[in-house]
Amino acid sequence: MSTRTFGARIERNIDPKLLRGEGAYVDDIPLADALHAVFLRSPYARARITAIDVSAAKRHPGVVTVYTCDGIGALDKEMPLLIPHPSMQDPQTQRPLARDDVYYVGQTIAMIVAIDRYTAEDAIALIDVTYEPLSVEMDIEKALQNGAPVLHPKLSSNLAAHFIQTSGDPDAAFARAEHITRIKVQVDRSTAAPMECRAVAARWDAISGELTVWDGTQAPISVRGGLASVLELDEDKVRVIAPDVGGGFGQKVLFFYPDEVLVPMAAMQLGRPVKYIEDRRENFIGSSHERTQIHTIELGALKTGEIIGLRDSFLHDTGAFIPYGIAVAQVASTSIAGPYRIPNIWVEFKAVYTPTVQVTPYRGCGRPQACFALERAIDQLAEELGIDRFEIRRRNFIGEAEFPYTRDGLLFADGLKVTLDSGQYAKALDMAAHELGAADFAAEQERARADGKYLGLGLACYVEGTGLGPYEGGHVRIHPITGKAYVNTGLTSQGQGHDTIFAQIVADQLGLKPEDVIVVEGDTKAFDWGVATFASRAAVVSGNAIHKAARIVRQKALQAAANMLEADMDQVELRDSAAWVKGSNRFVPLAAVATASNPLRYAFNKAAQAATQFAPASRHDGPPLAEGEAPGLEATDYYSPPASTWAYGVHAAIVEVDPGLCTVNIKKYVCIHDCGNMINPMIVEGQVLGGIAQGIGGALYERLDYQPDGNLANANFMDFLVPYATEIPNVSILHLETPSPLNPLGVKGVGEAGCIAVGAVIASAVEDALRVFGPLKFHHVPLTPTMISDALDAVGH
Ligand code: MCN
Repeated sequence: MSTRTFGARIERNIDPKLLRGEGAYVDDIPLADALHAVFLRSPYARARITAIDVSAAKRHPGVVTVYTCDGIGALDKEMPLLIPHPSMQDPQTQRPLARDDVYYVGQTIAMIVAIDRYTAEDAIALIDVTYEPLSVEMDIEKALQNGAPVLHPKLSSNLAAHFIQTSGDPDAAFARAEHITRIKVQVDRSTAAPMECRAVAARWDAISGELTVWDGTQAPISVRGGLASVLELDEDKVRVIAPDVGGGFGQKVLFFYPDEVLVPMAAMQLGRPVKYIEDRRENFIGSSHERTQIHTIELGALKTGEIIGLRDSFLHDTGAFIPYGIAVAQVASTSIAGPYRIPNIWVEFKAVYTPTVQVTPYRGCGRPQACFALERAIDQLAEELGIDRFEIRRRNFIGEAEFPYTRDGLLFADGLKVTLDSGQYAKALDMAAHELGAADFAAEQERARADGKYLGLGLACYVEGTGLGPYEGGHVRIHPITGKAYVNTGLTSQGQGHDTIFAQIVADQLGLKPEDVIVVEGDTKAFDWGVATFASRAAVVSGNAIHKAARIVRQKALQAAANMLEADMDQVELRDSAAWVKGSNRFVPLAAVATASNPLRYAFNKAAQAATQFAPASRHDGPPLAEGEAPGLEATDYYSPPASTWAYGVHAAIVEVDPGLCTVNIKKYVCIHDCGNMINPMIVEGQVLGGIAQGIGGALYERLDYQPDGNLANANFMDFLVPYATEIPNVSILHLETPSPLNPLGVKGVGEAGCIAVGAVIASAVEDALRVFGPLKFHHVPLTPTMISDALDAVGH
């Protein structure tokens, strides 16, 4: 029986536990005698702190200590800049606790550690801070104008970075263009809104000198490295565990939050475990956001609709600090030409400091903004040239024979030239049109109008560089007693189902059932090297690393089994948890092969001895282990992608807009998606659907409402409108599988894909639905009822 599970719809291992509420998150870790930390956060967007008096808080019964910047020793300095880039001038990062100045509402000023959370929260009110409020500019366009208040006293303006990239000869292309279309679009600020807010707990063992940290992070190995460095500990003495994590979506990646360093520091200083569980309001005001960008994009085209040039200049809101450098803006700028040939590109961005929490990648990382700008511009171009919206895209797609397709001059986040590796863009578009019923839509729209209903069709296409390097690794080992495989890897899951898909990859190589492959991730003691879960990279980078390690183990197993079965190696196959001589009933269990690979264990394993009469020593005349031979069936290997793999997709929808209530009802939503070979289509669909749900939030509902004074008016789920299941339509997800030529598994990433195109699709569809009322344009998301109402008012409806 074949045990091939790559490509099978296998249910996720973690679901029963999580759905029964049996997950173990940071707050569930039993830590006897733990103290609780809470933070005093700035109520001002910009202020000078002239005095802090913590004496009353310290005297409060149950308070163990209160930290301000003066009490944290060497930690009182700017936190590390994680991704440097030459386009930034004097990049600003945040101190764990504010010194002299605060730069956004929510910035941490003091940390109280008390016997319980209630006591700690009560003591916050007893800290007396004297502020001198300063003026702020919240609007990113105005923030760059002369005379705008400059956020950072060290700097002369609010410009955080300025970067221009050019591909081809855009000036010549625009000179040659027969038609130029130009639009200005805006995408507003949003947040990941994970189910579990961030959380960190730490325990210090003074006898062994070991620090154990439980962190709801996407990057335990990076956190370990950062902690060891700032706390001046040996890396071996720091263990970071990411237990179950209730969603990250980019907000929990790498190492930069004050609590991630202060809580372990406090545990070391106080000699007792310390725990910090962020509440929802803190998550809104203190954990990273993303999205605000304003693009002014121009397309230069021929009358045939062929786009020969693109110019895009955009502003990117980076918040008060820029720990991630220009990552988000750079990804947006290099995704700006989508799946289209467009040979001449000029793209410029300015990253702007604003008095708001820092901006770091949130699912999609700049791509939803780029897709919105480009696809809205293409819709306008189609309208102006009188070409059907599907057709104009078809005319501009990069053809299948043109891959690999390089955009010279544009460097992706991996530092390499943007090179799209493979795809069937036109086929995806045709599938979307067919699935949506686009050919019949005009008639349907007419009929609906006659009934007083306003239907609109929208579509958008996107590409996504996935599987960013630099590398990940995996260790695969066959247990000598049970014959099960154990897989350790350095990244961690926040709900992506890695344990299931890594098990599928290993099961195929070793002839095991996936349930007999146990995956351990999220613990720095389990695997020493790695980076993190982000950039839709686990399948590509870890998947291939684990695949490579499993192949080595497979070779070892075949070799050992051939010896035991006295057969040629090419006559041996692995299946059903055993090594078989092909076409015979002679086999040895994999457990026995693993045991035989370990001379000492073999002596103790009666089951293995019973299963085979071959003693391992019979393999050698010399010592049981030959020179260069390692005991056991295990291997470690790494995979470093040569370049990013480019996934892509086409989304299309039919919506009904109520011109009275100005509401949007998504009647049909179609997604054609290609992430190369799918390891587990069920997981891929879950990922795509989750992304679409998040995209619908960004298209219609979710907008962080910063007031002119810098306060966030909707830091709760009553006012920040995350869509419910009732707002998510049934989505028709169809797949194409164009293997990536860049990696052995032929996979591309999928984790962010779903959210990228949604804003563009919905705006396109709403515009189409209301076109009958006049020349309405929807170039701003989220598209609220007020915006629709204003647009209708403007055309006199
Ligand atoms: N997969 C597959 N076949 C492929 C590609 C992927 O079966 N060809 C599977 C993977 O094996 C994995 C899942 O799909 O189980 C997502 O894989 P991948 O695209 O490699 O993304 P990562 O696992 O690296 O996850 C990161 C990605 C990102 S960047 C964000 S943001 C995001 C996302 O995943 N955050 C998530 N999906 C999320 N899903 C949940 N539930 N929670 C989050 O925080």
